[in-house]
Amino acid sequence: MQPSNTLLQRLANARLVVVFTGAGVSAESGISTFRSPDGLWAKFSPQELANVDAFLRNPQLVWEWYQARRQAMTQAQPNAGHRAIAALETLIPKVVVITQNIDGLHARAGSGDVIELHGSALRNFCIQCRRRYDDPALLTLQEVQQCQCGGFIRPDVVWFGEMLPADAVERAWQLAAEATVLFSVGTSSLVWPAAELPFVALENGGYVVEINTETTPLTPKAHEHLPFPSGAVLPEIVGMLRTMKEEG
Ligand code: BJW
Ligand code: ZN
Repeated sequence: MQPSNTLLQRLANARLVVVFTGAGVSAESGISTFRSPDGLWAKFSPQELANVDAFLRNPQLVWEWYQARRQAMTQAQPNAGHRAIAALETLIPKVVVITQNIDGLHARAGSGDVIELHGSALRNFCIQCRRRYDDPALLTLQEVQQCQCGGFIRPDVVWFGEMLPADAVERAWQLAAEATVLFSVGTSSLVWPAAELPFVALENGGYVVEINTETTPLTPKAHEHLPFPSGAVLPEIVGMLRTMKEEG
């Protein structure tokens, strides 16, 4: 599973590396992905649960789904892939993680600049008056709660048909355009607009490397596809880059 010399050379000279991640990067922490055969959507369709109509129809059901996932996320530990991404910061002038994940594992692994495109499972807000509810105690309550205004309290995540946070989108698209190297790690490249980011990098001359155990719509366009688990290949890349830098 050797990374190419071209990739190592690009990294050695890189000013900005963007690491764009999806559910696959957390799979080795024991968190279910969405679209693999044993993933979340195999049991629950997104139409049923990851949209605002489902929440309005049955807030308790959607809340319980998030509480179960939150429990898995808070009990999980960052894996070797998350840690290698954080370690890149010691070798490259600027590293930014742009994640679709809501599990907070990149920050817990030590990544200093993480853009959360699809929000965070660790926060909530009122669906009616949009007041924020950041008290961690809410993350373990089995009953869906109501705000003082009477609105239901929902997770601060981006559901289908909803806009991504404008500030996150603005930074992410700018950084993808400026990236010397963009890694797309553990994402099916199926959910838009996030899936556009590697293409923004490609159009602006960035070197795009896909790390995914399977192929995706990005695979034929990427400069390299490394078909290995991220927890195995990312530490390898970081190790080789560190050796190269030490040897000057
Ligand atoms: C490994 C590995 C290992 C495993 N190592 N690899 C038709 C065409 C185009 C777009 C649309 C369309 N119809 C509708 C849309 C828009 C829609 C969309 O994209 N739909 C597509 C599904 C078709 N997008 C939206 O609605 C977005 N908003 C929007 O467009 O706003 C404008 C608008 C407004 C009004 C009306 C219409 C448009 C919002 C998208 C929000 C996505 N939300 C979710 C839920 C978040 C909260 C939660 O987690 O509960 O985000 S859905 C889900 O998918 C989640 C994920 O972040 C996202 C991406 O999934 P990801 O990360 O790619 O996971 P998987 O499981 O799919 O893939 C894992 C990969 O890892 C696999 O490839 C494995 O092989 C690999 N892997 N283990 C390396 N160890
Ligand atoms: Zn309210």
